[in-house]
Amino acid sequence: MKLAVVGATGLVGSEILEVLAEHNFPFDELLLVASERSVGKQIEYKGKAYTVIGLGDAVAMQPDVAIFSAGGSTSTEWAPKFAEVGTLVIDNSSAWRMDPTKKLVVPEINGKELTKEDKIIANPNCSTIQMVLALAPLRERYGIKRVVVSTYQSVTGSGKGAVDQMMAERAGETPQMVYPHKIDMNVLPHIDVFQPNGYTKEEMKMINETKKIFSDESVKVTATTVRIPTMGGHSEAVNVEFKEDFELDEVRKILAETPGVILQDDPENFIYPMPINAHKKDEVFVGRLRRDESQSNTLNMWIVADNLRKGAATNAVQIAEYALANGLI
Ligand code: A2P
Ligand code: 11C
Repeated sequence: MKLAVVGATGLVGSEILEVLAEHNFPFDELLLVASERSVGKQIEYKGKAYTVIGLGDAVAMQPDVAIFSAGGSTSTEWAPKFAEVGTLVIDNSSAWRMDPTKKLVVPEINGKELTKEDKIIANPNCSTIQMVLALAPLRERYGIKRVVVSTYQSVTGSGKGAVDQMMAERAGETPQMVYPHKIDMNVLPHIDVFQPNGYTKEEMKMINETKKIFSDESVKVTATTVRIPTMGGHSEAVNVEFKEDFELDEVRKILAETPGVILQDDPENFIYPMPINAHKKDEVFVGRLRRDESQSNTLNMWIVADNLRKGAATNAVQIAEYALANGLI
């Protein structure tokens, strides 16, 4: 088993290495891949130093699995080259997500769709993953008509450069600007690029990816995605209108029993999900459950997860684990 991590020097890449180590993911050989700028650098994994190699050399070594997190253009160009030599590519970028020939996978929800023919598997956007993981069991029980989501997203979602901008601003230094505005002490109603319909690409990802993961074009979704100066994870206020009515106690029970979801819903004791607690955790945290009293069959909830974990690295590693366990590699 030869495993490659493409984008190993990046924020998601280093998180992937942490998750692989924590999960004791089995491999015989590990290839750490990044841009030409990083070739020759040393990265440690479980106390052993590995030398970063370039994409061409990595393809020539024909890894069994490659987990990509090096941006959309790298994935567009290189994922097919890996697939051609027989590598199973698990791609964190948005390059392949909406391609009808590629599966968009959250293993707990639609892992079963995967077959040996799938050579490039897309990992959904972080803000989509945490939302659908909490919604999936409720959708199964009550059916979903419409979702209205507003996000509060961590700067780690924009990579190392964005974290550096925020920390430089905080230290009173002149930052290298990643965002069009100051991020520290501020809130930006803007994630990714604006589309002709006035939504951002991040908002459209949440809308389109949710429908694809649920294989249900009838689920209505609208989103406002917002960047806030925090680092531990993304938070989401989700308003969901079900087809059927629900009992709050049953909703709590369903969520508490859902693998990968942790219910934190005890407001009297100030217990609710927060990014500071979700940081470095693989799970999705759900709380602030309450009926929307303005509309029938409608629930309000608050969903938090470490966007670099279940939103990216953890989900990608879980896809690899699923593929291994089900003989797809
Ligand atoms: P490098 O560090 O060599 O630039 P982040 O999102 O945290 O900025 O990380 C992006 C990751 O993607 C890094 O590992 C980066 O490598 C890698 N990357 C960026 N561009 C390329 C490229 N053209 N080829 C390979 N890896 C790339
Ligand atoms: C963010 N969701 O927080 C983005 C990061 O499509 O994988 C991930 C972008 C993507 O900015």
